[in-house]
Amino acid sequence: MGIVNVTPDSFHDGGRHATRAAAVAHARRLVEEGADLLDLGGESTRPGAAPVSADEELARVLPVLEALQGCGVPLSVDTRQPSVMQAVLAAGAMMINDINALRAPGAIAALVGTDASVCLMHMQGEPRTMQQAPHYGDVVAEVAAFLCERIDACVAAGIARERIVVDPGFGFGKRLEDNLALARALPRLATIAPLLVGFSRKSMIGAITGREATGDRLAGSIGAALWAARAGASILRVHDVAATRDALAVWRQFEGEEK
Ligand code: 7PJ
Repeated sequence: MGIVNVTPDSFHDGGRHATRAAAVAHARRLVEEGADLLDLGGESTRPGAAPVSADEELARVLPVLEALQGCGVPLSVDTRQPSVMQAVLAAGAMMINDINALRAPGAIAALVGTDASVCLMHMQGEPRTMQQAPHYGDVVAEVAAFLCERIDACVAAGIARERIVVDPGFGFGKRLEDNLALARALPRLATIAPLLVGFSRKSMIGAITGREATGDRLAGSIGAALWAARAGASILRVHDVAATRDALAVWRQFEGEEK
């Protein structure tokens, strides 16, 4: 899953693809690099980021979504706002990636009656304040229980279980030790539902490698992506599609799988 941020303030590439034309060109490049799926986001959820209105988010994402129809891969939209979900699903989005796991009133209803898939992600708190004081007793058990509870709520409302993927939400209300515990537990989390994971250029990669600049975190991100794939993740959410694909291709050949 290639990341296409249409925001002025995302942590790694904020502002770089903020215009429609730049975002569309970037998205097409990621498809050429071998992305199987694109994730379009109109709200930065970096720690400390302020929320944006649904109108603003839609004004960012919808033109890019429309321009990318027919680009060859399914389009996901990263949003937590039900009105944005409704609008992008009507415009052809095949997946909703919700860092809030459809907890907003009306979010589940926006998915019911559509064929779209959904990613339910765990987040403790909300982006503006989530890194101030994350706290867990048993982070793996709590994240697993949350994901199971959200799956149950979606299935009870009429969303088919086969359309749901889950994500432990690396960096979303988590200390490094919490992220590490979850990374180690990926094989167990992958038994809950197909797993989507995002490590790409995140601060946990910076903390482990000592790389302050997000631009210096590619190699660390590739290491994390390989670990996640090996642990059973189904979807890797990455900025660097070509590099990640190359790393996966080598690893898969060594494992003896068909490419
Ligand atoms: C994630 C996300 C993630 C899912 C972001 C970033 C920050 N959605 N949206 N999982 N991260 N499902 O790109 O690093 O880890 S925004």
